[in-house]
Amino acid sequence: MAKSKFEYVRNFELDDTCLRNCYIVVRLDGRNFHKFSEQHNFMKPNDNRALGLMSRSARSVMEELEDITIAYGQSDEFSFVFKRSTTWFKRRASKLMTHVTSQFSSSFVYYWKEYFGEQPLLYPPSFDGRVVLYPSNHNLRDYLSWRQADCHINNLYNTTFWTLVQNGGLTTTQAEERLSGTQAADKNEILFSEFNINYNNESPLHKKGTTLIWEKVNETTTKQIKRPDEEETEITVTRTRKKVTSHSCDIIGDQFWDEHPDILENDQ
Ligand code: DGT
Ligand code: MG
Ligand code: MG
Ligand code: MG
Ligand code: MG
Repeated sequence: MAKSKFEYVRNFELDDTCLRNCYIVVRLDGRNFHKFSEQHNFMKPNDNRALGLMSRSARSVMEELEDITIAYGQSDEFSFVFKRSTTWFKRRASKLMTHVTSQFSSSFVYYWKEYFGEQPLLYPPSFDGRVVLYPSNHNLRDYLSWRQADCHINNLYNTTFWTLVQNGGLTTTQAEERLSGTQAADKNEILFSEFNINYNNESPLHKKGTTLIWEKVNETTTKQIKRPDEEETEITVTRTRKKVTSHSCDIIGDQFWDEHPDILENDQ
């Protein structure tokens, strides 16, 4: 087809190809979820319906898009890691980021009712997205460690804060003052000595967030077969399938990475 005289406008498009060999991380974060969580009556400090819906939406991103090897989520955010050798969408940052964010947002709305039941969705939520490149396994692991450390710090604060308010009868202002300048050890101590709560026994989902990876799982199904001149018989078929699995474990230490050596590609 002949080119029109307007064709030159294509040259105004920016080249946003991601640098080769780098892991491409897309992180998305709920827009103004402070308000969204209030308006939709999220439980404080953690709402398992909201966390479940975030994970379900992230799984949909991994299943529908290519080459995401691991995703990590907490609060209103999720990070998706594309394998460093991906050529999906020619590594164009805007394509990768917008596909992740829109697949996630539409899934969040699509699956809302499965998680929130009678609580209606009052307005269309949205998520921002950004792309960050990490050139080494070390940097990528530090990135994920940073997000998980953030989860821990916020959860310890929020757990102590809401315990002071909900069980200790403090106002939110008083709880804020009480926690001002405290270290992690002080918060653990408040929970333990005043409320008999051992933070270590709190839910792993809340302390560690959610890690999604691809794993091979055996699926057993039964099939009825009928050969000519024979009775119908039932056989069991075991197939190995790759599935997205969810983990609320430590990803800062080596154990997780030793147990799942396929997630990272070798540094060259
Ligand atoms: P942004 O991201 O700049 O548009 O603004 P926000 O308001 O989304 O701020 P952000 O992302 O730093 O903080 C997340 C907010 O979402 C924070 O106000 C707490 C709320 N949130 C997230 N998960 C939960 C939950 O499980 N329960 C409750 N009650 N609130 C949650
Ligand atoms: Mg933010
Ligand atoms: Mg947010
Ligand atoms: Mg956030
Ligand atoms: Mg098109």
